[in-house]
Amino acid sequence: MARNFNLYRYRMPFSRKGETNTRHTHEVREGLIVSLEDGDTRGQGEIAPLPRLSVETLIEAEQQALDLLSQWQARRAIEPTLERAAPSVAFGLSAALSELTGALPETCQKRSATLMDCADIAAFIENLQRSDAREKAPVVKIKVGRDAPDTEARAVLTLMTALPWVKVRLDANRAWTLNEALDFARHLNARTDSSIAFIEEPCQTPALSLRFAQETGIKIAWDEHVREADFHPNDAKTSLVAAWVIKPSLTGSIARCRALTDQARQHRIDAVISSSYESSLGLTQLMRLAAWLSPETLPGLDTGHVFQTCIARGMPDDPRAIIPLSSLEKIA
Ligand code: OSB
Ligand code: MG
Repeated sequence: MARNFNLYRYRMPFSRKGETNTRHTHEVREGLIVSLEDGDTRGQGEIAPLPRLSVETLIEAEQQALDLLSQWQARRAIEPTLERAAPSVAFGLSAALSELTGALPETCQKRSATLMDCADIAAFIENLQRSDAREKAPVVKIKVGRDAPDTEARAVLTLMTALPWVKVRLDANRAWTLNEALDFARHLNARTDSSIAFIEEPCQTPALSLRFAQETGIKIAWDEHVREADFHPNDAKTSLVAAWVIKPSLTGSIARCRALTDQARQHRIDAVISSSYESSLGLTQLMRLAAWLSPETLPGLDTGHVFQTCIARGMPDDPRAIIPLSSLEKIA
């Protein structure tokens, strides 16, 4: 049976909300959608390197994808090559192949940690206090490291005091010196233990972040570090490290992500499947990946709302218009 593939490019603006959330504003999100056909079976995937965080550019990803796709069409086994491909290419092609073979289960994790920065906290408190349908076990992820540590600590403390049942994840993205991180912790007072699940990468280096955890008793999570060459999964430091944040578009194939979630489970570390501003197509696949590979941990996938439209597929309970593949720019 014949194999066939199509490759499309999408471009869509970040909405205003997205601009504040991503901070370093790339005004337009660009990515590729790959669509595979093998006889009666179909599979799609998204290849969307994120400027500044991905090592590969979109042009490089496109070249690699085209090369691998023609190998796939010629029935060569590309899975081993995927492990050496650029992360976004490896994720997108492995997702398409997994849909084709039925390996990626349909079950979707619809819930996610609610993403916000300190400026959103007041509105969030008001919303949650007003709504009578109290979400079970809400989890928020607050971006910090953008304003003075004491100012941000006070904002976070306001949230923890007003809504003590909310679990708080914080993400400093390596913005703080050790002293700034300690300053932040000091201004949280003693309210940290029960509410704060972890701080992602508080300090400029992993070694400093570990010292921060040791000195404050606040657990940390690895995000950037998981993707570094000197990341040693077996050196898990489970008493200090609560979670690994796994962003497949920046990490690699589904097989690679699965190896990481398996290792995390062995060390009793939470594996947080997280997004990198993918379109609805990649994002819904990440929701399925989260349900499959890390069902016990709430993922970090609250990034869909930064776009006004969906690509190819809708999201659960989402009224936004869906742009069909046939309306995208076809590359191959
Ligand atoms: O720093 O975790 C980050 C999205 C794109 C790039 C970097 C990050 C993020 C997120 C995704 O925060 C949402 C989440 O993890 O909850
Ligand atoms: Mg982070």
